[in-house]
Amino acid sequence: MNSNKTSLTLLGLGAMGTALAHSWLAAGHPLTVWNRTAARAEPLAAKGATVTATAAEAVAANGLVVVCLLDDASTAEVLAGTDLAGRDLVDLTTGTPAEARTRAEWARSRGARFLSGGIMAVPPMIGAPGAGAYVLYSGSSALFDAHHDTLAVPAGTEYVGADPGSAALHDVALLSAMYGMLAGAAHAFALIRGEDVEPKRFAGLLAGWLTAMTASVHGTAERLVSGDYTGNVVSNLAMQVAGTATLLRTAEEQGVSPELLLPYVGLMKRRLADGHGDEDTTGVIDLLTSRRPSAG
Ligand code: FVH
Repeated sequence: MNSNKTSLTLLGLGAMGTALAHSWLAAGHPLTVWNRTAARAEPLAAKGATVTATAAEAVAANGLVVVCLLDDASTAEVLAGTDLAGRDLVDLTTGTPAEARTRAEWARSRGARFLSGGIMAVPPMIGAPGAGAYVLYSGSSALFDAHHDTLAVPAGTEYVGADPGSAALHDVALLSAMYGMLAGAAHAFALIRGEDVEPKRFAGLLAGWLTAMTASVHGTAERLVSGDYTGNVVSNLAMQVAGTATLLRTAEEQGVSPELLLPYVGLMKRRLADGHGDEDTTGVIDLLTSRRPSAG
């Protein structure tokens, strides 16, 4: 055991918790673990982890306590019987921004410093150099600075501010964008299914196309910041809406349900009908946020 490495506690040994645990153990961090289903801790005990019978014992063992459970409700349940006074609590459980803020306040009221994390990785990326894994953190910057070296072992780190809800907001925004991409890919594969198109070759074309198109998000950000949605427009909305008619006709020809495309196409059409044909698609964001009290 390497005594100059920070010792820590990890609550939750699901797929992600187990991956985190292996990376800390491999890096020589003394690790105490607890999991509701005790059998999941056995392979980690064989690698040197200390296993406790209760979450309270695990929390008592170390100043730094990391939680990676299913959701905020399980986190509340597991931490309920623990003494958090003087602890540095890092919650890597996926939740909403409001849940993270409430959890932060709850932790503070029990004498703990609190950091919320959003894991931007799947388990095989954890502890794998060059895999691109990182964790978004927000909340106590003092906690983040004090434990940065330990937190950076399983994945890269990205501190996004003092608001404990910020990491969750970033996390959910990025995950939501991912599901939009996956929806588009599902529609694309449905179109070619059963045709004389080799899916593996098509996957290469699809990945390349999506990668090339991701650069457009920088233009979107620039337009949102400037408020001018018509500057540097390459493909205007009028042209794009006309083009989507072809996409929908092709779906019909191929016998593919358009249900994944229709919501976005519908928003583009509404924006065009409002007289914004010379913009790109940035104006769709205005339609999505139009019910917010603060929306411009
Ligand atoms: N796995 C992934 O791809 C994603 C990647 C991005 C981040 N997510 C989030 O990470 C959290 C943990 O995810 P996970 O993959 O480890 O999830 P599971 O394998 O399903 O393990 C869940 C653990 O939570 C324990 N648990 C659930 N409910 C309770 C409860 N009421 N009381 C105590 N523990 C509970 C469960 O225990 P057990 O079933 O083994 O007894 C596991 O330890 C999550 O927020 C993802 O959204 C992962």
